Amino acid sequence: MQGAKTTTAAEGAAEPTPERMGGSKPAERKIMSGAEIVWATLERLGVETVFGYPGGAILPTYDALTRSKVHHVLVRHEQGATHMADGYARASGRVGVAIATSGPGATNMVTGIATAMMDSSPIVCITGQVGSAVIGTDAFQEVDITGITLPITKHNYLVTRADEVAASLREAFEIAASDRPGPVLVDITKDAQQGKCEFDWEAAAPRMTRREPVFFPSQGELDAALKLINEAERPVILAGHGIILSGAEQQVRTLAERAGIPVALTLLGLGCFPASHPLSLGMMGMHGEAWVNAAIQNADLLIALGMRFDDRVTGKLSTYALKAKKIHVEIDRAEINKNVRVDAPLIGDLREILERLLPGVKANPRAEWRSVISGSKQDSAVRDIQNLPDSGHLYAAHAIHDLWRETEGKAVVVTDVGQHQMWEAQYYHHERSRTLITSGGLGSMGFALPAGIGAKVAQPESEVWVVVGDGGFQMTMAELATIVQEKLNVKIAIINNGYLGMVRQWQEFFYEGRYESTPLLSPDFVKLAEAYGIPAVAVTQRSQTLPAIRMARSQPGAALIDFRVEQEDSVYPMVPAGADLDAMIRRPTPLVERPSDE
Ligand SMILES: Cc1cc2nc3c(=O)[nH]c(=O)nc-3n(C[C@H](O)[C@H](O)[C@H](O)COP(=O)(O)OP(=O)(O)OC[C@H]3O[C@@H](n4cnc5c(N)ncnc54)[C@H](O)[C@@H]3O)c2cc1C
Ligand SMILES: Cc1ncc(C[n+]2csc(CCOP(=O)(O)OP(=O)(O)O)c2C)c(N)n1
Ligand SMILES: [Mg+2]
Repeated sequence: MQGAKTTTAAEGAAEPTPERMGGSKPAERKIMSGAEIVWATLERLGVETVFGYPGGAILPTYDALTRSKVHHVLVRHEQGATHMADGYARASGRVGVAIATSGPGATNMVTGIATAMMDSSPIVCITGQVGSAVIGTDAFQEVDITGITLPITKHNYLVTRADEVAASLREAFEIAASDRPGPVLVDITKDAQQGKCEFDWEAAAPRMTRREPVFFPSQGELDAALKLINEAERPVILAGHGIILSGAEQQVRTLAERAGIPVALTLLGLGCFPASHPLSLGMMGMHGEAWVNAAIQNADLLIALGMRFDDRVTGKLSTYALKAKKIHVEIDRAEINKNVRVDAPLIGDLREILERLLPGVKANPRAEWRSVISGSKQDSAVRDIQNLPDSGHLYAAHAIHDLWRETEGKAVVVTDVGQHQMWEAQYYHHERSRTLITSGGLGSMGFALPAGIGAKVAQPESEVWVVVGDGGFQMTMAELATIVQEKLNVKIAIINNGYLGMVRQWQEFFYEGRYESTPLLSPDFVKLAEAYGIPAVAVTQRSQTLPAIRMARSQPGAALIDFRVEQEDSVYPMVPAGADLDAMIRRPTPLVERPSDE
């Protein structure tokens, strides 16, 4: 980079530093190793905690950590480090940082990087790389991690000189957090860590800076969208993750309230609009409530805000919301007309665009449309498991609903992937942004426990609950040790149904009940937790649910509950993959309970 001089490690040792020459040390012109520059840069960027695991190619950087204020959380697997950084980013809105060695350390990060990419989560992953002189020789623990992660990062860097470290890291942070956020990887060779150069913060300013919005809708485009909004009789807002990323919660609320527009949410949007708000419909899509999907199919206008029409959201595209005109407010122009053709695309930052739109939005209670939707709610609600008589059996929905009641909906809940994830979305009602953290796009089992750790580090004052299946928990349960070592107060609710439940459900519905490879043996989770010194209890009856949750909440540190729930329950309603959005499989009523269920 301009303004900085590189030397090799050997030259660096003999460098005539100002101190050796008897002079005073200028504040901003310090000779440092690339490894020291890693930490100095992170400190300047405001990073307080990183999640990582050491190894040979990153050892110089770990050695320099001894002289840094940054706190390092030692994980048990590098996948955990990436999910922790991701959970941290989603809980805080700041960039999360993960660090690992070359080769297997770097490849263990791949799932976490792809998870962050799919859900637009800003993380920076720093990996050690073999010395630049041996790159391409199949050196010990050499892997082309920039090549491997090219399609699953927003950008990545191979840094081969100490004087590139600061600029690469600064730019990585800028790119991760700007526009549509995402993961950036910075791979630093061992000689770049060991080499010395001047640490010149100013000269390392990012070349790609946080951009002024390149795209902003013209007045004509804004007027066209306003006309659609003001003339619509049956509009629905589709509220997505982009609302949280853009911080547009208040603007969305103003739009909905002024124009009387019901709000349907994506899984990743949950929390951005209060669940208790009279205009909130709840989650749309494959496991959304039937009335939400019916409202979308009958709408005459969809106002899609920061959501990308995922296939879990639309069902069959050729029959999706055919009666509706569509407005799509989206920062990434590649998302426009990707899955659903829209009538009025507005490309740019959601909050800015809504601020421009709102003055032109006419007040309208839309009472008739809202009462049509309320009517269909009644019909669906009677099928709800919460309305079934309490026969003492423990359903996952009961456990999650009780958790919601007991925590008054105020906890940060981090879920894994599967049935329990959908039940959480249905039965834990989120009032605020960043209180549901889940892997949506990639659907990565093993996400919850480490992401919960990251969330707790980001929000130490919040009550954090990990809601995880017996399958997903076993993928990353080694991170229990991280919780204990870091003395983190993370509560864990295992929804233990003895199956890879969501796959079992698909086998039941679509493969004639052939449960191939889905019954799942687990260890005694209570004993396992106790082996780590974590208080734990098993729950088999509904009546034990509240006492168990209270026990867990009363612990000063981590606690675990093993909810041994009904084994063959299914998530209803469900749109079979590729079916029409309103062709939902509904919970059979009444639910038939067999004597053997006890
Ligand atoms: C088992 C399983 C079942 C699922 N079932 C459902 C389901 O029933 N219903 C459901 O909704 N989801 C479901 N999902 C999740 C689904 O796969 C998607 O992850 C989810 O729908 C994506 O939500 P989103 O589009 O709001 O968020 P993202 O995928 O994160 O997209 C956010 C969009 O916002 C844009 N954006 C970002 N920042 C800004 C900004 N500043 N201004 C404007 N735009 C911005 C981005 O470019 C992006 O297009 C399921 C997932 C799993 C694993
Ligand atoms: C890493 C990974 N492997 C496989 C899958 C496919 N898959 C989706 S849900 C699921 C079952 C999850 O089982 P469990 O964790 O017990 O949760 P449950 O569905 O029973 O609540 C599987 C195997 C996945 N999403 N992620
Ligand atoms: Mg399970």
